[in-house]
Amino acid sequence: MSFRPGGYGGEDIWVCRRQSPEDSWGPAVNLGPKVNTSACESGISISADGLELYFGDKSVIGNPTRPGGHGGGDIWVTQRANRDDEWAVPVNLGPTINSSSIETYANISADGLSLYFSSGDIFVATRATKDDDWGTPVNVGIPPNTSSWEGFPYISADGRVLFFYSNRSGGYGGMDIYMSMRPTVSDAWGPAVNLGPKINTQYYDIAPGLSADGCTFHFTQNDATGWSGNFKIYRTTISPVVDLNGDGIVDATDMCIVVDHWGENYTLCDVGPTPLGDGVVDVQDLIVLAEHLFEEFPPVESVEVDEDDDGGQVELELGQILVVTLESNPSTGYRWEQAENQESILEQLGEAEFKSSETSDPPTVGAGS
Ligand SMILES: [Ca+2]
Ligand SMILES: [Ca+2]
Ligand SMILES: [Ca+2]
Ligand SMILES: [Ca+2]
Repeated sequence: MSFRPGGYGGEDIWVCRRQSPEDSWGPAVNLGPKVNTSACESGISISADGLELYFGDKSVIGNPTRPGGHGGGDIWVTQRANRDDEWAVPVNLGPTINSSSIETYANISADGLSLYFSSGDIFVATRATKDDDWGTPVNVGIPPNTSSWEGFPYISADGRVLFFYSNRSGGYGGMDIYMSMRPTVSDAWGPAVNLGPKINTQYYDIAPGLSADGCTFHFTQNDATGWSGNFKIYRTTISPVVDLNGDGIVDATDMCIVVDHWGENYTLCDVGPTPLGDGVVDVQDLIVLAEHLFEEFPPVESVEVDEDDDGGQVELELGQILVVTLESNPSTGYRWEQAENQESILEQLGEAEFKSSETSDPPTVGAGS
């Protein structure tokens, strides 16, 4: 989605192509007047087979919605018979999905049978086959329920991880990206977890997405308050945490922790086959640990302080890392390390550890990948 020059007005949908995942992206091409209009076309999600493109027409900067909707912003779909064909004229998903309220940020699951979207809370509609109509949407019910806005849902390829943004309290400011997990697709969603200060900032951190292999996370971030400033797409690598007991080395002790939780849904040890696991501790997790056997990690000193320690001092040796976690909100935290040259000054870690790289210009992908 972009409002770059050369479009048809409002936000438009553009596409970049590359010959293979190793090649760089070609120029952004507007999808043309069959799909794009002078109204808003944004918040896109393309199906895994590449034949359905869902989008919304709710503009965050005040552009009009498309004519023929149900009011407030709706979700639309355009289809094509083959990947080489042109996209057809978009169709409104109709009154089962759309209402006079806002419906926006559609995200189609990898199997094409679940459609996640936001209407303040995150909802999901399902269908038995790709040829069926969508059923009545239900609230996904991620605890804790809040009255704040949740948007940009992104469902992982295995259906176990749901990313979204929210302006709920307890974050880093503006919109932050959160995730929720469930052991299997039949289970209820676990609590919302803030992705922390390596990803989230005081500005808008939005449009999360995960590669199909679960190893690359991408998202969008601006550099000013509100829906202003420059929005850029970032990507980062997700690495499994393999030093399970935090003693600085991956060894037999960590293997034993895996064995102790064999067959359980135990998130700490669930690091395979993708870094976010698969809901069960088994041989796949042991294989990931084996790949990192005898790798060393810097020791982590854990220091607990509470209100009674107000004004107290914590002494750190050079190279020790102090992890500060708010007990009232364990999903927030900061990591500090003593500065090399100034022994009295703590340096905040974060940027240095966060392997972010700006994707090559021009960014056009919103939710979906
Ligand atoms: Ca437009
Ligand atoms: Ca609507
Ligand atoms: Ca933020
Ligand atoms: Ca596993």
